[in-house]
Amino acid sequence: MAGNYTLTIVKPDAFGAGKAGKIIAHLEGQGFKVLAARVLHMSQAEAGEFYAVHKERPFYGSLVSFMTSGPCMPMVLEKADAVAALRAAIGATDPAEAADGTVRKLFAESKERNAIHASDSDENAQREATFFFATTEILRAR
Ligand code: FUP
Repeated sequence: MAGNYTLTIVKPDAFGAGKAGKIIAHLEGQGFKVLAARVLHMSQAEAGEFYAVHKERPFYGSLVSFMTSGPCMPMVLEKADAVAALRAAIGATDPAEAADGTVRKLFAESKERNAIHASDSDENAQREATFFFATTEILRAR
């Protein structure tokens, strides 16, 4: 299964604006299959742990506060070479720099309120998928 799945989150800006359906349809149109999905409102502790890798960065506090500002929608997506494919599909962190047709170009508001998260390596995809979902939930869909 390694290499064939990744973790995405429709972030609180996009979820709150009712864009989750459009984003899922966009990604399904590019061949991603939803293996697992849920809606949750992360606590400060959960968002802090999810983004622990950024703990020392100046935007960490603001990022955690944004990610806990409303519900979001984590999903495990399947596709060949999923991590690289989804990174390409979402575009640059800052929507002003994102390529045409990418999720962030189409749906993001700003560098922080940027609509969607995607794992940046297979190792992180595994960590992040099991942060939100039991391994059995992911495997059951396959
Ligand atoms: P990305 O992998 O494109 O989501 O970007 P990073 O892992 O570098 O950053 C994680 C999140 O932190 C971004 F999605 C948005 C936020 N961030 C900021 O708010 N300001 C910055 O300068 C960089 C990142």
